Amino acid sequence: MFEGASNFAKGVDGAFLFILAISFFFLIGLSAVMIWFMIRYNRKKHPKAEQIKDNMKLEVAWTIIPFLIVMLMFYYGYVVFKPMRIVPKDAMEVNVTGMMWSWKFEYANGKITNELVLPVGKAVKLNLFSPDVIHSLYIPAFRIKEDLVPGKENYMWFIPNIEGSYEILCAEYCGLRHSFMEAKTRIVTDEEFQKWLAEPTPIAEEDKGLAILQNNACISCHSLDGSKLVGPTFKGLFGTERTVIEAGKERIVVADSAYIKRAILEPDKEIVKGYNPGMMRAYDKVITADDIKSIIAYFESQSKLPK
Ligand code: HEC
Ligand SMILES: [Cu+2]
Repeated sequence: MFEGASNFAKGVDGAFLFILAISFFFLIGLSAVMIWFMIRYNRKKHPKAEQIKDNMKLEVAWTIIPFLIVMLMFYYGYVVFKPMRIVPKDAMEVNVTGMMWSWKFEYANGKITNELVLPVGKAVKLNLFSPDVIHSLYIPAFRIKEDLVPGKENYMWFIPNIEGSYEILCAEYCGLRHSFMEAKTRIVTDEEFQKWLAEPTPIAEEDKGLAILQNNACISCHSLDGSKLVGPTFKGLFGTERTVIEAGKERIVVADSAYIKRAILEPDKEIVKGYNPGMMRAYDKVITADDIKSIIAYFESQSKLPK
């Protein structure tokens, strides 16, 4: 429980234990006094109730002492928190996008992954972005958590100091599949990290398409296996007939390249029958024309229709 794997773990654990100890002291102390009062002042021993109006000394004491204790808690927390906001100059930067409902990590050399791989013992700064709603990047083993707020740049930094694989979670309830918004961070030696970083990402067009669907969290709303999530499944989509509603009118279209392109760029124009508008945001600023080509290549490769 008390094994932390970053430079901040000791401080956070210390502040936590400090507050826990004070809480525990009062829990035990107050319970003991209550029990003692029940025995000492019960009706048999003390048949006539007494009214005590005020006691200046007591009131001053029970105002000042808790105030000092609370300020001490604040001070301890602040001392631990302050260095978390001061990033060392040599920190390696990784851009992190948290979206409904997955994580994407982008390195300076352009490598994009769903797993945060980092070298042990090196300071890292994560630049935090959200394109949709508020998420919160939480790595319990490192004792760090920071919100990703749409329209606002946020950051966090730390030094991972034990090699291993740790859980990354979203700690801000962000909708239907919030609990699926998890990833891993893998802390490796600098040598392993450099080797991993230099490895190219897959190149086949359809693999690229699948990676784009994964990296942009399309598959948290669209399954690949035929099950219905927030949106229709992608399984066997390409080339089939779709019933769509456009401006209140129902019509049938074939899911060809042009249709898929429209569905990605202007999702609320043609709504697939049986689904709600306003669920899928327009991806015109995120998904490039090349990305769309790769996505279509992936759909085509999965199509059951003869080519
Ligand atoms: C938050 C949920 C959500 C996300 C994320 C999402 N979509 Fe959608 N998508 C929907 C819903 C709901 C529909 C059906 C309503 C409509 O047509 O707009 C839909 C419809 C579609 C369609 C038409 C499907 C069909 O069966 O005719 C395509 C293609 C599509 N989305 C592609 C994508 C791609 C590519 C991404 C990622 C870049 C993506 N979607 C991300 C919810 C989502
Ligand atoms: Cu989230």
